[in-house]
Amino acid sequence: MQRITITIDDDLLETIDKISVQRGYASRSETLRDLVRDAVTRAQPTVDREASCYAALTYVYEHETRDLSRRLTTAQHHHHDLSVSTLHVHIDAHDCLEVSVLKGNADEIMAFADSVVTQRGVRFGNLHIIPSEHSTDHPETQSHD
Ligand code: NI
Repeated sequence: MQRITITIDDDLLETIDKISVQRGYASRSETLRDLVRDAVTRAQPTVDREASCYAALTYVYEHETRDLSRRLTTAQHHHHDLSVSTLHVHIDAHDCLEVSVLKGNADEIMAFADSVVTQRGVRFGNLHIIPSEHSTDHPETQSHD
């Protein structure tokens, strides 16, 4: 094992401590290890990375963070081939919620999602991948003749 030092918001640390007590973890480190394991598992979904799929990418960002709105829009334009539609909600004076529906191969979608959610000022990033192969060869979807 290695020891690392991280910087974390007071509010987030308070939430982590609450989770730690609620679930009965022995220590803050054990709580963080489990939360990170969970995130790592979700970051490497067991999908065929070459397969065609749909995905919903959701995230919250501070539109006042310097240049962030422009950078996110530029990222979307650079991947216009993946972008089906984006819903934008002004949550309050500072935060925006965006839901992007994407279509393409899983590898490209994951790379694009990573480039968005890892930007400074982007929070609650989540990618939900929906394999689309079932829509083409599933018996129930075939028309009757
Ligand atoms: Ni907005």
